[in-house]
Amino acid sequence: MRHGLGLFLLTCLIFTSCLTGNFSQVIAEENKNSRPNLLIIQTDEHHYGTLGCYGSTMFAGEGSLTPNLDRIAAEGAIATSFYATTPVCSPSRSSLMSGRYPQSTPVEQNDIAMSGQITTFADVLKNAGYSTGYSGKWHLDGNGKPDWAPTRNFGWSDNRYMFNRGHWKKLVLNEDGPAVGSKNNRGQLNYNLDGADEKTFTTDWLIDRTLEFIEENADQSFCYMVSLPDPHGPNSVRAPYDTMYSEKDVVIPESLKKNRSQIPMWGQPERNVNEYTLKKTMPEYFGMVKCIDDNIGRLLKRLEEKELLDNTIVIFTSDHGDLCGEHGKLNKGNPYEGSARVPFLIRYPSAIPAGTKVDIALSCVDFFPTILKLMNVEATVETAGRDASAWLQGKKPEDWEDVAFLRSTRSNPLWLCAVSDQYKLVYSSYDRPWLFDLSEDPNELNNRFNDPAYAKIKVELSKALKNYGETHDDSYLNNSRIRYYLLQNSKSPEIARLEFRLGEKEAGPNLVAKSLPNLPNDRIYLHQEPVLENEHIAGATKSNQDVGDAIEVTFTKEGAEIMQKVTAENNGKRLAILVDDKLIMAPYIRSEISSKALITGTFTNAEIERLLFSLNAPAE
Ligand SMILES: [Ca+2]
Repeated sequence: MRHGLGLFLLTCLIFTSCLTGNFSQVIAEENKNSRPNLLIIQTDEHHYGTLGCYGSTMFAGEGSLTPNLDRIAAEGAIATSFYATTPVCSPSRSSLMSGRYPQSTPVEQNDIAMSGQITTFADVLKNAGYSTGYSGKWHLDGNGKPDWAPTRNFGWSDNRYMFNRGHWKKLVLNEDGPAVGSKNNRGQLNYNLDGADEKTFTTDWLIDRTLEFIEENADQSFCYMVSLPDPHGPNSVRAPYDTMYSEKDVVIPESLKKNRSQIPMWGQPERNVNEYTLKKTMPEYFGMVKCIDDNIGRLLKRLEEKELLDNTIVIFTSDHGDLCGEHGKLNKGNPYEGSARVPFLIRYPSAIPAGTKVDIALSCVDFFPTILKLMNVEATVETAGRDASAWLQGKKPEDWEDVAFLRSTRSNPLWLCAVSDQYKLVYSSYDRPWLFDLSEDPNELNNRFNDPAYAKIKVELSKALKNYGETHDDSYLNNSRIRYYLLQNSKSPEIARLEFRLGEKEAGPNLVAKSLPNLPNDRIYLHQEPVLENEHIAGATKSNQDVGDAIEVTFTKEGAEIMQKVTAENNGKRLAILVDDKLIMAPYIRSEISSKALITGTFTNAEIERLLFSLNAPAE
């Protein structure tokens, strides 16, 4: 009956409007009730374990720090394996906005301006008639700081309260617009609280601007994003949150103490991250989270009062995590869970069943196609991400490959990572590969890469990662160490061996193959053990000259036994090893030369072990 009346009124409205020529307004009128609004709350550097719905693994206090966020999870969906494509501010944000990997935005590290060619999901929604707005930290317009309301707004029409950069604690609204509220004696803006209260503390201030936008746009379809710079450091928060928590609430992570074999080169602990410093700094981190949650409560309440809540898709996420002391580290930038995994909650009762749990690995690039599909708005550009909207709706698409791809910034060490619900594989320019079994080893302590029980997983993830790198033009695939391990373990026939023509000068980034006078003018196959990137190749000149020469080597007794075994296992083929007191490269020569090549050098057992590993690849 109601529907019939609505249709009748709509018909009248169309008729009247056609007379007045205002048809588009009619469409807008019709859409406002059927199309969902979108409200995204994004935090910065937020460990998922501070949320009750993620198990409060970082919080030892009573109950949950985040009852309002827990409500979003309970009434909607929680993604348990959502990752920052690159766990650093700008790259992660560029991927969320564009659905592209950072190398094509091209925001591969902080403070790079996103290309003006990029179409964001906000552009798409704006073009579809949505009223769009953004407040808070943006970090996609270069290094301007704070740089209010950047001219290039990427579809966020109302960006008056967008600022590019900075972790300001106090914001004010002056006659000529928004401003940072704290300055030092010389008039320079700073991150001090400077008496910030419930009106001027940045989190509260930004949520007030959000509420104003909702008020102003309640009658139309809107898309709003508020980007809160907390709980990123400095760890300071306004009263009463500053004294709400104490050291007894601080979880001391198990991974703070681990043995050397459990430390990857890319995960070296930092000085001064210990039980004492965490007890000092974490209480105010919790305070920042609590303040965020209370403000989320304000948002939900206002949406409810205005009868907008159920027709507004509410999303909570963060640009990346904060290790908060896990692995003896703070902040982010590496592939560990606390750094790369982020909370992702979404509430939209008409499409998402309450209590939905999405366990597949997703990353920021998947957001764009997923949200537009959920909103039934055509994504007018191609993205690198996948539409996961079915998962959010509690379905399980059969042909889904559970894997997401993460990459470091361009600063060393480089790393590439493939992660699924259960496993995480990391290749790095600076280390041997690491494979974690997240289900039995959630603290990511034990490397399963060489464990035969994980051989299949290793190959599957390597193949997927190689395919990602080729499809999305990831230059890290060209790093000699990453490439070596990745190619070897993805077992593609053409790359199981690195192949070089005799006489060609260039034979890979760290290896120069010289013409070998004693050999048939045919191909040789070099099995290359890459050196560390940028590392001087000790003795390289001599070694390269020695490729075809017979070099005398002496083994330890144990090493000799291992060598004999390896030689036997490789059908009697001999190994030529280039050395200068330490193992540098291990070419595996598979032609007549092998019968002439002797093995020289003095090896430690660890080096032999490394060599053995490098020979593990199956022969062609
Ligand atoms: Ca950030």
